[in-house]
Amino acid sequence: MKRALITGITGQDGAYLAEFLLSKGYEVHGIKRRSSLFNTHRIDHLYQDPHEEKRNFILHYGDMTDSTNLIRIIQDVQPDEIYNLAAQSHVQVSFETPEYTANADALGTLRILEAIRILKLEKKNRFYQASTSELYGKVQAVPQNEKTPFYPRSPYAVAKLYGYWITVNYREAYGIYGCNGILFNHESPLRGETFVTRKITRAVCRIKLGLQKKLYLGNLNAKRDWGHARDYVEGMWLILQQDQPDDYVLATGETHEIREFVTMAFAEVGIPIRWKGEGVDEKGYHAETGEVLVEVDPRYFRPTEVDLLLGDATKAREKLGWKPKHTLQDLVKEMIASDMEEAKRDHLLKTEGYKTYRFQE
Ligand code: NDP
Ligand code: GDR
Repeated sequence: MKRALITGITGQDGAYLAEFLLSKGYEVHGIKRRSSLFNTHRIDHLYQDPHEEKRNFILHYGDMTDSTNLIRIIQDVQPDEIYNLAAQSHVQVSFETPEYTANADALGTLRILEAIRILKLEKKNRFYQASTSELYGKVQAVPQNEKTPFYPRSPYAVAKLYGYWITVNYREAYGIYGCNGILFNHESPLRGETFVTRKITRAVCRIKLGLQKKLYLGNLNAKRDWGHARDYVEGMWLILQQDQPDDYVLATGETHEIREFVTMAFAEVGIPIRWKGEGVDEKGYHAETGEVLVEVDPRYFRPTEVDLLLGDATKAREKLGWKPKHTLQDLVKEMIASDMEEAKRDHLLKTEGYKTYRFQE
């Protein structure tokens, strides 16, 4: 039985990857950080009681900023594969917390690579680094592939640039089987609520049920290549199953404006949207009632923006046999269906759920 260690197991990708590896028969270990609240809701369905004798899903407390703890966990687990997904992954937040982002995302990657070296696991272990299309930043070519020069545009992207190159360097210097997956945006119902797609699908459902009046967004003109997280975690695994370590772009090869995603999400709940105005004055109107449903709020503008991402995943298609199975329309449908369930629960709780519950008591 192969043993995998996932950092960032409580995040969107960590949850899908854990599920995927368990389905492949792996023993899955994950690092979660200590929090004052439970932070495991995405993986609770996989939880196994530590008192059970045979477990194939095991969590360890840890933090990317603590080398001693990372070395100890890696020594205890002796993983065949490490997937380094942990990161302060929010681009806008990285402008507010640049030093912490560098510590967790850049030095955190170095700490894991050093642990592999210190523990002499170079021969046994394979290492996956969660690199990102944000590396392309102010893009130098369209579409972007493994050969396109990087030009990072945020503290997050600069930290990830270090993670990318330190992985390449440890591969070349010490023969570590280390790979970068340069993944373009991927979303799902498990996406964090403050990333734009999830912010939109959540708000659209709440507006539909009358729980919220408007959606405030930042730059509507940015273009992103959005795929489904479920497809991308399979790509991560494929990257580590090759004879030689290498770096791969995973992307859909389609790009859409934020504005288009908003229109699609509203259409999914039967609300047609009409756009009028420009820049901060642009608004999204209900095409029939004329009500303003979307407004631009400059507080969500970034000091430096990544305007256009469009990936070319030819290498992954040819060498890994990887291609995305979900379309953007599938993704919107699935995210809306999931957020609608959540909005219905909130609606019920607000209108009568709590009372009904008390009454039954
Ligand atoms: P999430 O933000 O959903 O998850 C990040 C994970 O990292 C969470 O488990 C979080 O823990 C954990 N984490 C954050 N800081 C630390 C720390 N100091 N120590 C230990 N764990 C920490 O990200 P995604 O799942 O979307 O992304 C996974 C990885 O892939 C990230 O590295 C991201 O930068 C990268 N990436 C993502 C893309 C995407 O479109 N989703 C595209 C390309 C790259 P907690 O739950 O406690 O917050
Ligand atoms: P991104 O994702 O920065 O591409 O990073 P995000 O969803 O945050 O932003 C995408 C684009 O939407 C614009 N935008 C808004 N973004 C947010 N979050 N909130 C808003 O209200 C809003 N309005 C407009 C942004 O300006 C941007 O252009 C994600 C993360 O998962 C990274 O970790 C990962 O590396 C990259 O994708 C690939």
